[in-house]
Amino acid sequence: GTGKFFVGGNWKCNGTMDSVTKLVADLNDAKLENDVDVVVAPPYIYLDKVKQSLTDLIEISAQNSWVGKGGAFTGEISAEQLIDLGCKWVILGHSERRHIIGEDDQFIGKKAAYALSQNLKVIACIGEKLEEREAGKTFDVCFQQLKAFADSISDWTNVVIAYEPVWAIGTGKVATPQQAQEVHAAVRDWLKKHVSAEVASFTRIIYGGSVNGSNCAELAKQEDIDGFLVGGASLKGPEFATIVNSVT
Ligand code: G2H
Repeated sequence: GTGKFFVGGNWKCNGTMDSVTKLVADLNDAKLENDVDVVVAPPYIYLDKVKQSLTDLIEISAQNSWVGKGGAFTGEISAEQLIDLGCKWVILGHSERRHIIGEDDQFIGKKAAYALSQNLKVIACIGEKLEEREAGKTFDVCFQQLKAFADSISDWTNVVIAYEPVWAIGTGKVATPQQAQEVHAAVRDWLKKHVSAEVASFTRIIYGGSVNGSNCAELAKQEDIDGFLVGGASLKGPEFATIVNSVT
């Protein structure tokens, strides 16, 4: 792998005050390998509570942020507000926001540029749908989404790319290590050609889509898989710790 292994827990729209308290306690008790960047992304309403109670060994991410400076944007949360809270990261371009909420490449690119300008680090998500994979368009779709990020990113130091094939998200149908490795290698090659060899060599490309305690080890062995973005399995502290500790 490239750089420090990175494991993010995307809690999505899950949790209650009680379940979040328990999950934080479990994460605080877990034995996590030192040489891993560990990040969790609670729903906005629990961000402060988690920031206040979770070990500093785990950083906090938001699941979204507003596209520009805060103001009269009902229901939105700005990058400045996230920074104010001690939140270090934001997930942008997640397929649920692309395909359920309707965010497009350009809007997501703008969000990335603004978040980075406020010193929020970005987990930039890309990934193809099942029909796109079946039509042989996996690389086209991923590269187009990647290009929209690349067009608005000048400094890649604070960016992690998450490859999340939509057909593998929350379906229990994980990509095989070979399927994931193939796309990760292609993404790295794209960065080399269209950004720079240096950025290609240090940017972490993490895999997401039905990662769990049983399939993480095989995936983690792949040369271009530098970590994971975990949804369902990140809601269980011990299983999430197993995934963090799959670092090779
Ligand atoms: C993919 C992933 C986390 P899950 O969306 O971003 O979720 O692990 O539940 O497939």
